[in-house]
This record gives sequence, structure tokens and C-alpha cells, in this order.
Amino acid sequence: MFATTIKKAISMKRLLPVSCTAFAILLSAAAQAAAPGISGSTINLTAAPAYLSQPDGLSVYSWGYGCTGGALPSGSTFVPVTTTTPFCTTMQVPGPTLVVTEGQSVTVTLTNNLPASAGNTSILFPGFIVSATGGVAGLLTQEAAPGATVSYTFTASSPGTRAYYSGTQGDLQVEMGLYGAIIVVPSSAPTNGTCPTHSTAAGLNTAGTALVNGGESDFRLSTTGAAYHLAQSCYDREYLFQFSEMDPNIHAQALAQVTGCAAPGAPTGCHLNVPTEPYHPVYFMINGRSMPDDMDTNYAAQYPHQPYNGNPHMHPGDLTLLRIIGQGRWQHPFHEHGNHVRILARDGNPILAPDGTSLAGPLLFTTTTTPGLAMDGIFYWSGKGLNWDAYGHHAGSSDPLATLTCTPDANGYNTGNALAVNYYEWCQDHNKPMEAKPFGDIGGGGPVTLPQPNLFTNGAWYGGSPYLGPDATVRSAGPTGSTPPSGTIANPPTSEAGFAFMWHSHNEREITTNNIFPGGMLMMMLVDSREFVIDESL
Ligand SMILES: [Cu+2]
Repeated sequence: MFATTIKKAISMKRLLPVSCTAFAILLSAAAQAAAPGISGSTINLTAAPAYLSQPDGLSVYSWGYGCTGGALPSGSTFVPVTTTTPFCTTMQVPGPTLVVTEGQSVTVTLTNNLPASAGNTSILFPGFIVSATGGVAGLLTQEAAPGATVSYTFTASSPGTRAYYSGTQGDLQVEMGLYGAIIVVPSSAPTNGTCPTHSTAAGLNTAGTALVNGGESDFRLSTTGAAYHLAQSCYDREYLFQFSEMDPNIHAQALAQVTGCAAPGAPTGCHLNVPTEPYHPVYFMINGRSMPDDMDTNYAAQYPHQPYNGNPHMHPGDLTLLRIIGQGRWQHPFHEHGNHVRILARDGNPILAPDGTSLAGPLLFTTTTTPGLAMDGIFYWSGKGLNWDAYGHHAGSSDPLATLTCTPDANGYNTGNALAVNYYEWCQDHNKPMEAKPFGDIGGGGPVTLPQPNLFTNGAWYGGSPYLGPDATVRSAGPTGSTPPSGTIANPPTSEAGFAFMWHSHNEREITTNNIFPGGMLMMMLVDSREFVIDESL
């Protein structure tokens, strides 16, 4: 069993000699995310070894939770709706995200398939009142001996995001990868108002007609549309990010001792004694992957033990719920460029003012993770303060939406029609020209002379344009009127063109992979124009 797992991981690497960077460039334009997991009330998990793939080519011996027998437990389902092929192997990092409904009774049965020399293992579910059955008594909870099982039963008493992780020799077992997340969705609607209907209707294209490729699916885990019993926790889309780091010396030492203990002639009762200090991590991961691997799709075949990605997409104005967990030993100052994050709750506890319904959580510049701590926050992007018309449509141009208007609501945003191309535009900048000559759509001239689009270094998404929209690159023509050479960007200039923001650790060492930049805790967040359908199933 153990040997088979290793062999499979190795042969997988052989099949995929292409560098992960090349893969990311090929695939990342399509990867979009959501917060995938498994839903059910009786969940069988294993703790087992396998190898984690890193972008520098290393395969790191690790331990993780997975599905017993490598298959979804009966009675469980993959969530949210997905068109990709989800899987739950016998080991993954992070462990399967458990998605349950408030009030539900949950039983997790853990089978210890770690090497015998690793000793006992267990799971803690902090924040819940857990009763453990079977197993043997450990320091913090009942533990499963090698080959044996233990069961944990608890009621998902309140909504929110929380961590679960090994309660046995945590310094080693959590470092090796034994951690995951549990998301409890509320069982009823907010008590202080209802969430607006989430429109899955088709948006409008630049010609003002409905998109031919239809509307967007609703990928939210919460059926009430809210993360808590509060109207202020209503959201449009959600992403889960689990932060951890790895010191490969610890993993190499564990493998050496596991191998030694399994060798002929090894003493009876041989077990691991792996020092976890000094601690020198060189892999800094989000959802078990380092950049650029984290921007490949969820359940990408090349990461059989790292199914979850990190590549958020959103439309302007979308209320985006970020579920953030510190799973390693270090704090990580994660910076969400483009706006601040309003914290709703920590460890499933809403942060409220004394009136009991007003949010009192901080507005964070970096959502600094703390080991073991989970937080939920709302992020949105609006373009407010850019000081130019990000949509670049204006009356009198050749643009099909020549009559595009911006009617400010009480907060200054255009929110009258949720299907409008410029829904949530910051009206103060509407028709504000940017370019010194009317190269783009906006006539009249502005303060800036844009470089030739040919001179831009184009990333996988960036169209070399300061405007949003599928034809943004075409609308922003430089002095020679040219657009980026075909093939220099992953998407043709006439299709997707969003604003890409770097979301990354502000500890700069942590945006490296084994000390090579770029890598580590880094991803790109994409603001997609409303004409572009965000498909989070990928
Ligand atoms: Cu930053």
C-alpha cells in the first residue's frame, strides 16, 4: 500500500517532465478556483504518506489526510458544482475541506495508514465539542495506532471557517502536512435582512446584448448566500486559502528514518525521532502548492496529492468571501492588492459591536495569518480612486455602448443594473480621459501618454490595456496603433482582458521557492470584466 503510493507518485513525475512554469502558462488562463471540498455527515479519512510536488522539481515526502480507499465516502458529495473531475486520493495536502451545515452531526473516522514507525495519529477539531470513540488515549485526544481507527463526533454548532489538524506530536505531524479546513455553512438566512438574489443571468456584452455563452453558475457553498447569520456577511463568491511552510530537511529526515525502520534487521518497535528545530522552511505554500503551481486548476492531474488551487477571479463589485487559515508554524503577512479586507469573523466567531449586529472587525491591509487561526473577510474591487475611466467607453466613440451611463448610488457607484457592463463603476471617474491623445475610446485627451502596447511585457492575462473588457486591448491603441503581437498573451486581445493583481506574502523571502524568485506564497487575482463569464468549476 505504502510502496504503491510512492511508485505512483514517482511515475507521475516521470510522465510530466515539463517544467511547472510551462504548465502554468498553458493552463493558468483557465484556472479560476472556488472553495472545493467534500460534503457529508459521515466521513472516513486516512492519514497516509505520499510525495508533494514543488515547482523546483523536488518531490517532498509528506503525510496528509485523504479519503479511505482513495474514493469519496459513500453519502458524501464533492462541492460546489463542478464540471472538472474531482478526486479524493488516500492522501492530500491540505486534507479534504469538510463542508457541513450548521446543526449537523458530523462523524469523522480516521484510519492511521502512516508507516508504523510514525506511531499514533489523530485529528483535533478546535471550536467544536468533540466526543472520541475507539483508539487509544493520547495527550490531547484519542489517537489511532498504526493500522487502527478512531472516530470523532461533534455537532457543527455554528457557521464559519475553522482549521483541523493532527493532535499528535504536532510539531512533526502538522509540518508533514496533517491539516485541513472545515467550513460550516449557516442553516438559515441572516436575522437582520436577506441577501440580494444572486444573479446567474447572462451579463451584457459590449454590444449591449446578452452573452451568447450564457450566465454564470452559483459556486457559493452557503445556500443562504451569507457566511453567518448577518446580512453583512452576504457574498457573491468565495475562496479558501490555507497557508503553510515546509522545511525539506525535516521531511528528508522523516523519510530516512521511516525507511530505516522498515529495513530488514531494524529493531522491533523502531520509531521516528525527528528533530523539528532548528526550523528553516524554504517552501511557502498556499493550499499545498507554491506559485506558479497554485494557479493551475483545482484537481489538476499533475498534482494528485495537492488538489486545491489559488487563483481568485471576480467582477468589479463582487463581494468576495476570503476564508483564510494559518496552518504552519509561522505568521504570513498576506497582502490582497486592490483593496483591503474587512474581517467578519475569527475562528467562526463574528466580530461585532455591542449592538450585536454591526460589524466591528478590522479593515486589514495584510491578512496576517496566525498558526491555527482562521478568519473570514470580505474583499471587493471597484476601481475607485484610479482617476481614469477603467471602462473606457464614452459617448460619441465608435464603441457599441456609446450610450453607456454611470448613475451614482448613495456610495458613488453605478449599481442600478446588475447586468450592466459597468456595474459598480465608480461614477466620479466616468468618462475621465486617461490618454494624452485620443488613442483609446475616450476623446479629449488626458495626462498620460501610454507606451506602445508592443513594449508592454504581457503576462498570461494582462492585455497591455488600462481598460477593462474583452476588446480592451483593441480600444487602447498606442502611437502606432498596434496591439500586442498575437501569441504574446495567453488570451487573444479581443477576448478576456482583466486587471491582474498580485496577492502575496509581504515577507519577501516567502515569495520564493527554495530561495528562487518568484515562487512561494504568491498568486494572481483577476478582475474580469462583466462580459467575461467566470467559471469557478476549473
Ligand atoms: Cu503587496
